[in-house]
Amino acid sequence: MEVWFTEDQTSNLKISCKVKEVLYHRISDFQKVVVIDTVEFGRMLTLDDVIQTTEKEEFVYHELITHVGLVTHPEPCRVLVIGGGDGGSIREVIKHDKVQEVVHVEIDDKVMEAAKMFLPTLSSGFNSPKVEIRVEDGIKHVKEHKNTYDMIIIDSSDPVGPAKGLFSKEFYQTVFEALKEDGLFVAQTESPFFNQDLIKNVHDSVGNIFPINHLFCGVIPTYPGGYWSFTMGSKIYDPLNVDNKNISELNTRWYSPDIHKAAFILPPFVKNYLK
Ligand code: SPD
Repeated sequence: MEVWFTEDQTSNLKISCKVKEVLYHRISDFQKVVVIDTVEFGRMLTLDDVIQTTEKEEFVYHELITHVGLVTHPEPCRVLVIGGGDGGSIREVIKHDKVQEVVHVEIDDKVMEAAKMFLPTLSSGFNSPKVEIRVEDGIKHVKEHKNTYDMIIIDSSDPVGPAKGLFSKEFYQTVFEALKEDGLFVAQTESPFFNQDLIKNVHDSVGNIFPINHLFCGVIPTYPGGYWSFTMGSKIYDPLNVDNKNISELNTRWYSPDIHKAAFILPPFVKNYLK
């Protein structure tokens, strides 16, 4: 008998993947946490039946949400990762020699448990001596740590349930305050096709708080529409001014000096609704 996993990506759009095996299934205090082995994408983490990451294409998302900001900041010594319990962002952040300390704040320890057990290629960085893991609310952590971080990465799930507050104007203001005087942040900000109001709201909120504010995009085949956005807010450093010559070899599969520039090139339909 064939078993299929289906995510309702919008009320009118579904994605289905053929399942080989269910590896992990728990109801945490926050959500349903599942890892399945799929034919097309390898192992896949879902939260409340929404695809978060897959072995086959996770590198695009995790390299974009980390390296674009880490390369923009000349001295990213102290980095905070909020969410990202699968470990993919942590794995990428610790590739940077200049990063001395990564504080990883994840609200749901079951996500990390699932990743440690069944997604070893993502969670390999959890044991790095540079990484401090804290199971707590990212919103509270940011409020309580003023002027602390060079870079903050908001590797959240969709803006429902535990992640809803991570997309609010009030939260971006506390992110501004938690960053040092030359800090910057990068957040995942959903689909340019299906979440236009959200992207516009985030863009306006961040633009009112940070002097430098950019949207950039990449291709993540399992997310709605396949085309995905990230937002950077920065106090001083502009990602568009990074000199390609200063981008060192990071052993990446998606990110490169050319992708660093290309990711910020937006199609007219996105530029138009950001105006
Ligand atoms: N629609 C799903 C969006 C999920 C974005 N976050 C994924 C976390 C991967 N570390």
